Amino acid sequence: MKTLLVIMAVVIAGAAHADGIELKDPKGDDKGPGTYIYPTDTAYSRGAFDLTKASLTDKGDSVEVKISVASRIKDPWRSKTWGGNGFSVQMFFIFIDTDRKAGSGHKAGLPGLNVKFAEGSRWEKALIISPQGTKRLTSEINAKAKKWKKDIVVPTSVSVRGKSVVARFPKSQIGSLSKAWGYQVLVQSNEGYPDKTDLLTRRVNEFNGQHRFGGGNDYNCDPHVLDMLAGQAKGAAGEATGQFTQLKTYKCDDDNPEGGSHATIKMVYPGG
Ligand SMILES: [Ca+2]
Ligand SMILES: [Ca+2]
Ligand SMILES: [Ca+2]
Repeated sequence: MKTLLVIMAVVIAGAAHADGIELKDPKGDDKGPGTYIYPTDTAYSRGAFDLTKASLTDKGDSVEVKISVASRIKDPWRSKTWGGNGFSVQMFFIFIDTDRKAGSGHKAGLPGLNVKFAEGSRWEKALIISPQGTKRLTSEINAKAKKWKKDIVVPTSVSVRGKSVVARFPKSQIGSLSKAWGYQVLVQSNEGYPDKTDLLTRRVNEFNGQHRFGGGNDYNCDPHVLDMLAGQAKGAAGEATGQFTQLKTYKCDDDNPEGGSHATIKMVYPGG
């Protein structure tokens, strides 16, 4: 009987996996449009923002999202002591295009990311994984992203496993995963003291500082994204170039710190 239960568990796990979405990303491209460098504080350890894999798995009532980076996830700021989720510096945004219809869905990325989605790749759902607990995350969404609130999904649980963060989201707010949908994973750094318009995102300046990324622009025009998916998300080396090319499509306005236009990015469609 025990053996039978084990076999059934394996079969069920295998079936769930087959229903999942697996997306890969090359190593060494954790530099946004190709030029970004990490803050100087030792908390931002090498590889911490280098996306390597993202998987979404149907778990019945929930969708499990597992995001992996190139180095072990650490918790230098002891997030559990302030109601957090067991890690400190990373933050992940998973955008989903459920209809693949030009012009349908939200075009703008969430506040502080400084990206917009291509017409054919607009998003219907955004899942957020932050070191901040549900209370703080929800209050930030209410304060800074209220108009998208019904399409933003926050996790019911978050845990750390080695180089991965695993979060569960209510399936009722997402729907059944499909390979026909588009997916994009944006890697940011959680900023506990964000600008009043930024949804917990850390800024990128021309020069890096203790808690600022460098290699960008001091004005608010550059994409605040360290790593993302590109191409077919198979982890091929050329996907780094695809990412850099997309994230370079922003324009700054030398006369206006808030001016210019944001970079346009695309989703990845696992079904081709
Ligand atoms: Ca990467
Ligand atoms: Ca759409
Ligand atoms: Ca990438």
